[in-house]
Parts: sequence; C-alpha cells; structure tokens
Amino acid sequence: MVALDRLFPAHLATLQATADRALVAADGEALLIGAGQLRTQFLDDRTDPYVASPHFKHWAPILDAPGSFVLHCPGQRPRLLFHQPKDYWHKPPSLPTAPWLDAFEVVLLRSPQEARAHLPAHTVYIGDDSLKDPLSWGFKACNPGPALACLHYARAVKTPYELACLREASTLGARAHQAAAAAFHAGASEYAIHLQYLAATGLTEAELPYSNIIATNEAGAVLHYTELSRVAPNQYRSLLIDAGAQVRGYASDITRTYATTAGPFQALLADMDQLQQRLCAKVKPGIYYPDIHQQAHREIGQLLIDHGLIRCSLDQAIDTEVTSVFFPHGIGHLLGLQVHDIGGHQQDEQGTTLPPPKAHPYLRLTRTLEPGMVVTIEPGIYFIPMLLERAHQDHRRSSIHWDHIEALLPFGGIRIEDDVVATDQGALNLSRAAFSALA
Ligand SMILES: [Mn+2]
Repeated sequence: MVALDRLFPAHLATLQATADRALVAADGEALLIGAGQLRTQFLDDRTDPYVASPHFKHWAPILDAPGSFVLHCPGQRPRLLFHQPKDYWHKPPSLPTAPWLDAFEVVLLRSPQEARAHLPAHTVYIGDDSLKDPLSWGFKACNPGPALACLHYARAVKTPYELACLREASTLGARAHQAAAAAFHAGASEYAIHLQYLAATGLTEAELPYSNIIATNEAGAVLHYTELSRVAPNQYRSLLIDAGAQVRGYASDITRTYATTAGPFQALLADMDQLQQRLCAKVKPGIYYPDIHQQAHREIGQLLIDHGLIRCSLDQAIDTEVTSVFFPHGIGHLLGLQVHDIGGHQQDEQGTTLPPPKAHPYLRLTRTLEPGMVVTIEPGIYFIPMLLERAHQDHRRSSIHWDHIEALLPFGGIRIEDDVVATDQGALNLSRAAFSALA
C-alpha cells in the first residue's frame, strides 16, 4: 500500500468530524457532496473540460466521474455514489481500485438522479448549480452559508494525507520546471517550453491546477500572461515561469525566473532569491500572514534602494506606495484543492471575514497561521509600463531612478514562488525540497 493510502483513513475521520459540525450549523442530518457535472457550451454540443468540485475531491480523489456524490451521515461509513453511465459514445469512468476506496460503501449510479433514492430526510446539498431542479430533490438546504463557512475554514489546515499529496505535487512541478528551464536555455518558443512542461508532468492541459504562465523577456511584466507565443525571438533575456502540477486533486504553485546573461537584472534576481527565502522562513504557527506581506514590502523597498532603482528613504518608499509600483500583488495565498484555496479571509468557522488592508486589496490571506496550513510565498519585482507611467505622473516621480528602470524594461520582471507548510518546527518548504531532491 502506498503511503498516501495509509494516511487516508485518518484524513477521512477529520473530514467526518468537520462535516458533523457543518451539519449542526446547517441544522441537517446528512451531507450530500456533488462532484459536479459536465457543462455544455453555448449553442453547441461540446462540453467544457470537467473539473471536479473541491468539496468532492476532498473526500474522494476521483477526478473523472461527473455526476458522482459522497454521502455523509454522522456515525455511518461514508457512501460513494459513483456515476457510471451506460454509454457507447464515451468511455464511462472506471471505479478506482485503490485501497482508499475500502473506507467507502460504494453504490453505482447509472444517472445522477438515481442518487435521490439514497438520501435520508433533512439532507444538506453541497455542490454546483448543475443539478436539474435541486428543489425537487427535497433537500433541507443547498449550499447553506453556515455549513460552507465551517467547511471552508477547516480546509485551510491540512491533514498528513493532504500534506503528502501536496509534497508529491511539488515534486512533479519541480521536475517539470527543470524540463521547461532546459527548453528555455535551448531557445525554444514559449509554446514549445509549455509542451516540454506538460510532457514532464504527464498531465493534460486540463489537468493542470491553473494555466501555465510562460513569459519571456518583456512578457514577464504581465502578471497573468498566458499567450504562449509560437515564435522564439532572436535573443532571450529572461523567463518567468509560473506553473504547477496536480496529484490526487492537490495543487502545487511554483514560480521561477531565469536570466540568460550577467548584469543588473541577474544581480537583482540573485538578491530576490535570498529575500524570498527569508520570507519563506517566516511561515510559522502564530504568525499573522499580512505581516509577511508588510515585511515583503520593506525587503523589496530596501532591495530597490540597494540596486539604485529608487532614491527615497525606505519609510518613504513604503508610505508613498513606491514599492507597490514594482510589487502590485499579494505575497501569497492558501494552497490545496484549489490553487487559490478558499477561506483566506475567514477568521472562524462561523464565517466572520477580515478583508485585506486598504493599501493591499489583492492580499488573499488575512489569517493567523496554524500548524498544517499551506501557503505560497511569492514576492515579485516587475517593470510594468502602465504602473510606471502612472508613477511618472504623480508624487512618486522624484523617487524613482528612471534611466535605471529603462534598462530593465526588456527583462519584464521577477517572481519567485514556493509552497510552504507552517509546522511546529517552523517553515517546511515543499518546493525547495523538491528541487533539492532532483539535483
Ligand atoms: Mn500563487
């Protein structure tokens, strides 16, 4: 039995305990969790790529069986209602044979509607809106807020099973990053780098946790660049690659930046790598995550001063938002079943939320870290023409060394991102560990 399967029963017990609390919050007696359905495109008979609901894959790592459900009744063995239609157009999904399945009582469904026969009274439904006429199913409630708040809050703390899945996702991502970097240094186009990346993961594009960002030269300044140019330029200066992998429904989210030649950009990159590792080391239980974000602004401000890119004091760079010209996003987010795992602003199981500070509206995580939480740490410095033009026209103009910036525009930007676990022993960096194991 692989280690993941050994860890699965304890994982399931944690989910059952959380589900019991969610049922109390929603005044229900059973929880039905939908995998989701295939969605047909507008005026077409094609469907969008199917993506299993995060709630469903939390319980059962089945990524290819739309119309399935997990049914949880307190005190009982969970039931997997596995949808396997009789279909000669498509290959119906096969029931997994892995040992984790032993934890479930399995029921085969030929249509999702057959699930209705298995529902106890006062069932609460958690799932997307694709169920035809959910009201006629007689649910106690569909996606009630108090139940979702409970489930989402708890999900941030990972079980040992989940940490093992995330570790494997980082390993797979690191291997693919290595293949992509080799393709870049050999002069491949963004699209060809992407194909090398996919081949190294063994995943299809739809199985990636998010669309690959493979940005060369100036394109590194576009935060979510997904163009994948088919033509390589005559000369590569830099690559920013933000790409992950997925194992049993759990994501990795890794960014690396490379430079082809020595010079000011490469010097900045080397110092950013040190800076990023100092920030990663701050991921510990009891740390208020926005403090890491604030620290990132101070560290980036100092870096900009040290490299002669700005000419104001550090306090001035922070107070007048000079650092935000170069670092205009949050320091990171929760990671798990979703690449931006839900519940980052939640403060308790009741659903109280804490929005990000006014000056940092894009910060996705405002919680205090607990053991078992997994977050990304992804500081960046970018040369974004739109934000630079804005700063050139406002109070920040005199704070910036414009000719030095001009020389860096052709390199786009830098982002370095790792996936880090808060543990009682301190920060556990899954991504760095995965790259080290490859070396
Ligand atoms: Mn990220």
